[in-house]
Amino acid sequence: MSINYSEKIPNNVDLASDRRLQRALENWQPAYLQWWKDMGPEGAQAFDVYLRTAISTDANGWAQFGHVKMPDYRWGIFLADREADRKVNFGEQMGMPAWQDVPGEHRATLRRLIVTQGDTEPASVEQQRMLGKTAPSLYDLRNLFQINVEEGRHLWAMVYLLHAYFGRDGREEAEAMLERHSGDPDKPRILGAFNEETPDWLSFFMFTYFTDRDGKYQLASLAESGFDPLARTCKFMLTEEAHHMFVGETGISRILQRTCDLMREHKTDDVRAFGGIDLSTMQKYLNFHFSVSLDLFGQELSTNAANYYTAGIKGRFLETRIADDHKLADTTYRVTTFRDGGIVETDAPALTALNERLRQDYIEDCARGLVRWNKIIEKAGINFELKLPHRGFHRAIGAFSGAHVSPDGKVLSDAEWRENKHRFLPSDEDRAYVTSLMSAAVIEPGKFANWIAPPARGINNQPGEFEYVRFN
Ligand code: BYC
Ligand code: FE
Ligand code: FE
Repeated sequence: MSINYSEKIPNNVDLASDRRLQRALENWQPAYLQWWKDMGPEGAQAFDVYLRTAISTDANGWAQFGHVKMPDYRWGIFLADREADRKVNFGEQMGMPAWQDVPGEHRATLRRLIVTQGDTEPASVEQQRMLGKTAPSLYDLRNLFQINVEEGRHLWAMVYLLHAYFGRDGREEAEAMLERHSGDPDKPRILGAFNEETPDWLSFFMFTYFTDRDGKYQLASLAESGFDPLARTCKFMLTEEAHHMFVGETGISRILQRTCDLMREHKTDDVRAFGGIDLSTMQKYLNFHFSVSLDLFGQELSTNAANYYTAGIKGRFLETRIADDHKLADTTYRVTTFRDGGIVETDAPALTALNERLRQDYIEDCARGLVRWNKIIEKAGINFELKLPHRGFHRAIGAFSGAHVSPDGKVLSDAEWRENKHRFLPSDEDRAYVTSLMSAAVIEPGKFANWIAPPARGINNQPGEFEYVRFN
């Protein structure tokens, strides 16, 4: 369905036919814009940015690119098309028609999941708000801003659901989305990873590779929901998510390429002397962002997850492509966990192990990018391999949160952990070095900071010297 851009709030949900809802959202809009100005990209509101805007929600809907000032971006409400006769595809109501409204008994649960999802979106914008000052190129600056406006739109996606289906409670939750802030000691964001800082561009690329990928998996399981408006919203959000992960994957690839080039040119591992980011620092940042993102999947064994599934609210990744009974009452799932001081594998009821199953799908997806990254290193003839750390490493949620596990999966004592922590995770010195490379933005068209290689091709096939951002 095409998107109506003639209204205050662009949408493909025929918002004009529901005046109360339209007015409620139009009341929230100025608060959102104020939040964007206060908490969005710092000092960048007047820039003209080469952004893509959705013109319809089908596969060709991304055709529109043009220079836009970010506050003029047309944030709106876009749902994937409704599927005829869609059913609840799992859980105890399997086979019943999908719900077009919120079932009373699931109201609190659905609201909570939608709020948790929605809260992450503005959180990431807040985390990234200073990065424009130190962008390695106009190309990268544009990608940062594209991601930021789309995360803002993801907030709109959840706020629409709250306003349209949760009445007064929903409107209050929508306001609270703009009141919690990343890292705020009094009103923090809900999930841990979204209160961490994203202080530099290496962190940003790791975040968009690892943490946006949690977004992909959570959105994919909500896209299976029996609550049809949620499923349709998440389906369209997933098309936007792909670009965020692309930015992360190619960003890391380009840093690796530059590092390998410097290593070969100067015949040394110590590329810091030449302004590059050494491979062991890359590994430490990877360890940090992977482990923090693993926490976002919740506990290994979760009755919440079992209840969401049984109720038909949150499915598995690609639920309808899995060949089983979609009820899971009598099946088990192998779970790696921590018990009595050791790492053990146990068979757990598949229903309570659903968070772990989704985490496992996520880990396998993460690993695919590492294969591509390691090819770059191998091609340069360098003997080094990036690795995903053990799932128990540096965890704050779940069974491993009480343990110290090394990246290669050994249980460590407190003393061993303290002694070795700086080998596993970025030290203050590592972070200071990475930050020191990024003291100013590179704003000359076609130029790139010394620590990163140019991309293979431009956005929308634009040439290398294209002016992705105009500063006015
Ligand atoms: N931090 O039974 P459990 C994205 C709590 S990213 C703090 O395992 P559940 C994006 C939990 O609330 C995707 N608390 O919980 C990426 C529970 O509390 P209660 C975001 C945590 O509910 C980049 C207790 O521990 N979307 O879109 O199964 C840029 C027991 O845990 C955490 C979603 O998360 C944590 N990490 O699982 C922009 C989807 N983990 O009940 C955007 C919606 C657990 O004891 N959320 N707890 O008070 C969910 O599906 C679930 O809430 C979770 C948690 C999977 C997150
Ligand atoms: Fe998002
Ligand atoms: Fe994202």
